[in-house]
Amino acid sequence: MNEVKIREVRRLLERAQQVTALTGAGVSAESGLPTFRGGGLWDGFLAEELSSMSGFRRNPRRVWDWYRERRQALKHARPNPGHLALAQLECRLPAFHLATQNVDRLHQAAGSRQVLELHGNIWDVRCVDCRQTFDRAYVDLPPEPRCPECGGWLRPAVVWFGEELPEGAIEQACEWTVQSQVFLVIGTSGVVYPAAGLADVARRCGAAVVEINLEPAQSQQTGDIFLQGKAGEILPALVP
Ligand code: BJW
Ligand code: ZN
Repeated sequence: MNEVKIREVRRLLERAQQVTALTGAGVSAESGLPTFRGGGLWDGFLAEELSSMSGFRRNPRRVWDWYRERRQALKHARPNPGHLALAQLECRLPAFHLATQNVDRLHQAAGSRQVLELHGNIWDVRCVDCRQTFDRAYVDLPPEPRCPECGGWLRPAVVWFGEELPEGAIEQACEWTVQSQVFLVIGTSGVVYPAAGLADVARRCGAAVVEINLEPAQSQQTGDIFLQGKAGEILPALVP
């Protein structure tokens, strides 16, 4: 069943002038990184305790412990065939853009160049008070790190619930989306806005929406092409 659809999607990609892909945690699952929902990263916690400013203020150490563990796991994680296929698509298509909700930088490690990080990244840190950002990639941070400039709390430079996306990020993703004939939605549950709204923008603009996921996501609509399976298996099949 997938084979017929894979051929159809290959044809769509060959004809497209512009293609945009939106990725989520599922694309990194085959690199050994857990997803968020369904017994994933938040297991045993309320999402707000670990992924909101109020949760951070209540218990910075708990939040930092969680991010420190994730940073540690990432030091050993490598891009998987899904990441690599997306990097190849960028080389092969006239215009291919990638908007990711992931903070792990594995797309960049795979060689993708046009990567828009909608939810920031896990390697930089930002001061809660003076708002300066510092690159602390691969640095083993102390349990509750402080700003070298002003002594304020440092936090991961990611986007938590209730926070704005990086300046201009969603506007840029929308601009790419409206110009695309094919919009790929890969490994995301499609429940977190504004990223989840991009597929609707694509549909309204007449793009073919192609979803790659282990199971149908909440954002899926009639008319979308659904390729069920692992991103690390399906994406390479789209880029022979
Ligand atoms: C595989 C696979 C394999 C597994 N192959 N597939 C409109 C309506 C309702 C609510 C809102 C709305 N607009 C805004 C909101 C509020 C909120 C929101 O969306 N809430 C909903 C959850 C209800 N949004 C926000 O708060 C956003 N901010 C905002 O809107 O600000 C407005 C504002 C304006 C002006 C001033 C101030 C504010 C910010 C959202 C930030 C989300 N942050 C997180 C944490 C990032 C940091 C970190 O990594 O720690 O981002 S939450 C978490 O969810 C993370 C992810 O990027 C995001 C999406 O998750 P994702 O990637 O989809 O993962 P999963 O686990 O959900 O799904 C994995 C999928 O993969 C599954 O489907 C699997 O089946 C699949 N899969 N293995 C293929 N091998
Ligand atoms: Zn500071």
